[in-house]
Amino acid sequence: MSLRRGVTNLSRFLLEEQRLFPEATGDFTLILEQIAFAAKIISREVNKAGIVNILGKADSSNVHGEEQQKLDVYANEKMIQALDHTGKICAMASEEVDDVIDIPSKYPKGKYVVVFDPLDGSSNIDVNISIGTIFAVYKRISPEGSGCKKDFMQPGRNLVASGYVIYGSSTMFVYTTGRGVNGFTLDPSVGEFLLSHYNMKTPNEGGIYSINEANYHKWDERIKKFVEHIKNIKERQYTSRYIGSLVADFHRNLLKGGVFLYPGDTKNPRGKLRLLYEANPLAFIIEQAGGKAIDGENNILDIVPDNLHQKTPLIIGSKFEVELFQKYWTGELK
Ligand code: AHM
Ligand code: MG
Repeated sequence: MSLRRGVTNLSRFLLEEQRLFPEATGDFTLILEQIAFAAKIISREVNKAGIVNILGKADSSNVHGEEQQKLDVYANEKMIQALDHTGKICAMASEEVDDVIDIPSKYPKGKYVVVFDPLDGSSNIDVNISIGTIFAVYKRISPEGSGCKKDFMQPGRNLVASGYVIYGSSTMFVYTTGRGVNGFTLDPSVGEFLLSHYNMKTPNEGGIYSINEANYHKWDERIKKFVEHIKNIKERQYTSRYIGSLVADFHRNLLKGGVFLYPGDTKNPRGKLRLLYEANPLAFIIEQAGGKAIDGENNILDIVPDNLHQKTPLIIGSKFEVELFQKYWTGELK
């Protein structure tokens, strides 16, 4: 990265990264800029959610049979509108939509596909808790024209970029293109994302574990043993933190170190979180930040999806805690 004078906004940072690759066409930069644009619009709406009549549930449910909140529907629309006309992508997939989202026929098709969870943690909207948008970009596999399901059935290892936006006490845009993780904070006075967290790294061992312990009685014995182990490490007094908003739980643990777990249980053997929209994008980020993400045994990024909406157990965070879990899960520790 060259020497910068003054503040660096997201556009400048993206351009400087693009220049490191003489063959880059700028397609990719445009996609990320458009996602950041959608994020600003969503952020504005999230921030004023309490003062306009946008809070509460929409009269529809999504593919997972969950009630959609009004802001879910809004955020989904904004992501689609920000991307569909760019000519740089050939299809999209959203946690809120059953099938592949086609690009309208009037627009050219490009070489990328984008997946997103437009508003994760939306059950927290009504109570003013941080929520987020998660996204990821792959290169298409299909040769040309409109994209198809096959373009999305790629392991996370093939990702060319992923990121999230957290709508918290400030709005942040965090992304990776496989060259480290960088975070930008929205300055609302100028409407720009400004570089605030350069080359983010997560600690090798943390002091936080995050899991919904109300599910304890549904857990496999190996999960119970892992949690007991963590609680009994004398050298470090672990603390339990669980917001129930993945982006917020992940972001805190990324910065402070620790582990987030949403394992399978007797009721939901594959857990709750989705491989494409939640697990893969965050797994790419945590690996780039020096951490690890697994489904118990396998690395999340190695899983080849066969379904747009497939779920996966997710154990993600600092290497030490994730590998300790893996040892319990595979029977190395009992
Ligand atoms: P959503 O995508 O429908 O908002 O659900 C995902 C959310 C995550 O943000 C969070 O980690 C998880 O659900 C919390 O689930 P639970 O309430 O079962 O602990
Ligand atoms: Mg979600």
